[in-house]
Amino acid sequence: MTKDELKSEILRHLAFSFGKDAAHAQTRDWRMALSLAIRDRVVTPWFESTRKTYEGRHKRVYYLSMEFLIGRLLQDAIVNLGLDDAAREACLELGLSYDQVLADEPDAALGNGGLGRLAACFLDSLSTLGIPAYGYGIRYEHGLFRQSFHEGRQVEQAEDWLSQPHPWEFERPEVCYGVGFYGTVREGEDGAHWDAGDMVVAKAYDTPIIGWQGRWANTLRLWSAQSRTQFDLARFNEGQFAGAAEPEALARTISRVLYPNDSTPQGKELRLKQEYFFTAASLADILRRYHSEYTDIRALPKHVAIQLNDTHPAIAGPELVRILHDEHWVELDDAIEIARGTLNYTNHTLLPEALESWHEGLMRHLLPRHMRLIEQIDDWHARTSKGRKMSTIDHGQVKMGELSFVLANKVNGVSALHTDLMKKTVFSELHTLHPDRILNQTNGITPRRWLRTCNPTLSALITDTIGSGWEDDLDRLEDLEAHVGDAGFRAAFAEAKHANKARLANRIRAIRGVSIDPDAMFDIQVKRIHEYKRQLMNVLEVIALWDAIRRNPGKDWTPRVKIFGGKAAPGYHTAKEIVHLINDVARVVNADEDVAGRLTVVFPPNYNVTMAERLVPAADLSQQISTAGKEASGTGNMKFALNGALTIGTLDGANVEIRERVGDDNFFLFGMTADEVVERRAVPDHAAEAIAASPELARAIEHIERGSFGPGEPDRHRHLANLLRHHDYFLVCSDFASYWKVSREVDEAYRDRDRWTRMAALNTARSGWFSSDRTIRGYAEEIWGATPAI
Ligand code: DL6
Repeated sequence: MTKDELKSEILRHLAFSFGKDAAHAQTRDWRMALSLAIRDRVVTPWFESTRKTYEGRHKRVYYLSMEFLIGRLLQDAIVNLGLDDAAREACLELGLSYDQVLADEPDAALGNGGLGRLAACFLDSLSTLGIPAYGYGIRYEHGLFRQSFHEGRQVEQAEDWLSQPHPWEFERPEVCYGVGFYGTVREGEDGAHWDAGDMVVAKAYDTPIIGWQGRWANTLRLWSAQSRTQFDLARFNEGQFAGAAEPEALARTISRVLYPNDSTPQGKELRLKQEYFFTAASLADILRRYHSEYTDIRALPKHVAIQLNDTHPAIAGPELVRILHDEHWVELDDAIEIARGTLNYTNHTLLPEALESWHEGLMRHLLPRHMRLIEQIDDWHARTSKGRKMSTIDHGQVKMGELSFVLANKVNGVSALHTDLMKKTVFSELHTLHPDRILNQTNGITPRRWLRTCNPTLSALITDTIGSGWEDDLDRLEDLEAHVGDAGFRAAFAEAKHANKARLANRIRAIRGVSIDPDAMFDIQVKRIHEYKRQLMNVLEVIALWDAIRRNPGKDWTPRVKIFGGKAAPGYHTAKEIVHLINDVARVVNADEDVAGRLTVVFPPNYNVTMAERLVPAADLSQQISTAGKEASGTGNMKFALNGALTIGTLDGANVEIRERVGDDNFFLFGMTADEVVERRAVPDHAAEAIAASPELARAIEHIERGSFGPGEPDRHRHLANLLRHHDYFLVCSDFASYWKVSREVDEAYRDRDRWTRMAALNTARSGWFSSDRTIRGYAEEIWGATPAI
């Protein structure tokens, strides 16, 4: 498509799809018109992909996920279609700022963090590789909350990406399924019958996901909940105006908000409802499609692979068994085997509090038929696995991890270390019974979004240096290594980084009013705020550094800009206190003239995918400092390394594999290993001992206790200090001395810019393995038995 063709398509949509005259069109109108003009180019390959899948009778992959953190879609589609130059020029000729048009798109935040963003990267890779696939999830009206700060405290507001039409989706009013809840089960001679007490309707919305160079497009199908009765006219006529709309409002609650607060019993029930809602609708849809092609339901595993993204869709197991047994009259044992042959489960966390379990009473109340089947699945597992009764139901709780494991063909972890720990800890017993079931698929990131699109400066240098084609063959970045010895290449690499930093500095000045120097080291930690991710350790380092600079102002300190980004879950009190502390420390440090130009702290609110796309290319240092054994993988760590940031990190999650690949000399390692963490925790007074051994840490904690960051309210952050001294479960204190020492080595290394650039370039050259294309190939070959259809 040429620039002129695109321009006339934009104008056509502006007039005929939106009824706007170019003279009066606003940025939003232009963005919508451009989106539809681009979307038109996606539809033909999309139809073609579906046709080829049917014709070739290809196995289909279904990725069930509560979260798809897709972010903005317009630029992704433009770049994948190779239309970026045409789009930029068309906008220019229409008198528009291309960047402004792109920036108008809401950031679709249908996920919390890594798990949801991984699902979005997987969609891109599935399409790029031409593997016939569907993503299935929920069309939340409100995605992850919008974060702002009031006097340093996090404030949450509802996110409203659907307050304007979403140009990428196609509503499918004809694709609707009833999803039942509650009710009773009748055991008759012809089997069990579930009479649901309530029913909502799941309606489909489809978003085409176009792969690299537009060769293939898959579908993201999201379900929206509706009432069976739209509006109760009888109640309305009786004067019950609110009551008349109640059924619709109640049903819609199911797809209204991502992760409702589950601290109340009502909230818990709603979450389980969401899980069953989207899983049941997806399975109904999968089986409808299956029956349109095949007659033998027993051949399901041959033609269909379903991946459960964590345990959120784990009820798919009992639901599939229910459909096979109750509706297709397959013997129960056979039904279980067919389900097991079809389903696979990815575990994304070992944190006990994040492993899902549901109260048996709630499960029986909401899904009585499924609860009965879960008991039968448990018995089946005991019968067929050396007579050992498993703990799917334990102390009145249904454990979804165990249930998913028992009903899975394959179970995978998301980094080598995490998979190893899964075998040794949460699933040790099940692993002994089924030693071939667990395997590893280290996470990956799509290089289209996380290098080509977000870092055009570095991408251009890469293409100039090694030629094009690396975007869907990221191992080719290895070819850069031969150029790292070339001073001209290193200068160009450093220049690209500097340009990205200057762009970020301008933006931060505009939105936060803070001036930062692009020559200073940009040291970035962005991720959800959590104790195990140890933002607290990072802010302690800020305090210790601030204190050290004030004590020794004559020293030639390496200038650092500490950038934080991330949201704390609304009900997670300690995480919100950490947010507050970072903001309070930033206020004090940034106002202190003694440290000006040497240390600056920035915490832009509302970290999301779009913000990540700006921060990642501008980072010099990537903070990956979780307590070893706690971060399942991480994917931010991969994005930063790929974009030429050096990592300061622990041996946790995929950091281990990043270090192996980029080389020990190009990675700043500190801290305890996962085994040492377990040992250290057993040491009485480990925190006191560590504080006594590190004067920097001791002074930093004393500053917090003295109220240095709580003007007029000295005890403001005392709780965090107490936590460090007395309940330091994540071993911030025990790892601090090592962190501080290595951080000073980082300062030293940054002073030798040429050496730093060499290390940074090697990070880029050696990070090709972290492409999600590699990950998806692994899933396709080792888990799904699926092959590309192109
Ligand atoms: O696998 C994707 C991502 C990992 O990179 C992170 O390390 C891990 O914390 C995250 N896990 C979750 C778990 N949530 N639940 N359930 O988000 O998955």
